Amino acid sequence: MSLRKLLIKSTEINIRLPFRRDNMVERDADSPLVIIGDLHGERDSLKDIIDVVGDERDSLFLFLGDYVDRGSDCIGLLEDILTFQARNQDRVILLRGNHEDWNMNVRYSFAGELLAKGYDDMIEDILAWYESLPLIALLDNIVALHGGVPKPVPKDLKELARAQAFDPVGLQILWNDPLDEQYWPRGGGTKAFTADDLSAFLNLTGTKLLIRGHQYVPGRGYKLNFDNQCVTIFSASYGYGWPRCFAYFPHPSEISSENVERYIIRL
Ligand SMILES: [Mn+2]
Repeated sequence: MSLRKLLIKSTEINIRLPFRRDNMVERDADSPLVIIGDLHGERDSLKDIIDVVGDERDSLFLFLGDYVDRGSDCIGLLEDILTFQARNQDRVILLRGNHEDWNMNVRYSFAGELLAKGYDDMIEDILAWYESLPLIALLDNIVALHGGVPKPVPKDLKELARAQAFDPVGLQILWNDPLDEQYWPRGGGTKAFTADDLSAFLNLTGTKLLIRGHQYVPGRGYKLNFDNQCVTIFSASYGYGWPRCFAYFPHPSEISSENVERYIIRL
C-alpha cells in the first residue's frame, strides 16, 4: 500500500478505535502487552523489537508516540508502523507524541525529509493522521501517554479524555517530564510533575503505573521514578548505539511497581 493509502487507512482505524472516548482509549489488557517508546525514524528499532517479540499473534501493541523527526528514514518507519497496524487492526494503539506536530517537523527534520523525497503532496494526509491519534491509553493497571501528568490534574476522566493536543492539558500530556535529576525546563507552558501529582493522576485514572516515553535516558534507555510508579521507556538510540528499550508484559493484570522493571527489555 502507498504511504497515502496507509495514512488514510490508519486515520480511519484511529478514529474508530474500539473503547475510544474522545482522546482516551480504555480497554482491558487480557492478552500480552508490548509497549514501544519513541522511535524517531529508527526503522531498525521497530524491526528488532518485533523480531524479539516474535509473531505472538495475540499481543496488544501500544506505541507511545514520536514516530518522526531526528532519524533519517521517518517515511520508511511510518510505512512500517502503518502496515503493521493495518494488518493487526484490533491490537495496535498508536498514541500521539509532541513530534506529531508540523511546527516540530519544520524545526527538526521530518518536514525537510518529506520535501527532499518528493512527498510534499502528502502533508495534509499526515496532519489529518496526527489529529486522529489519541493522547492517553488506560489498560488495566496502566495509564500510558507520551510526556507526563498535566497540572492541575483534571477533576474527572471526562475532562482528561477531552484534552486536545495543544490545549493546556493536552500540551502537558505531550510535553511534561518527571521532576528528577534529569529534569530541564522545556518552557512554553510545559511543567514538571512530582510524586504527589502522579499519585493524584493514578487515583483519577484508577491505575497503578504511568508508562511514558519522551526522554532518552543516556546510556540506559529507561528510568523509574517515584517508587517505580513512573516508567520511562525510549526505543530509539539517536544513532549512538545506546540501548533501545521496550516493555513486554505477558500478563498485564499482574504488573505492579514491584515487578515492572523485570519486564523492560533492552536491545
Ligand atoms: Mn517527545
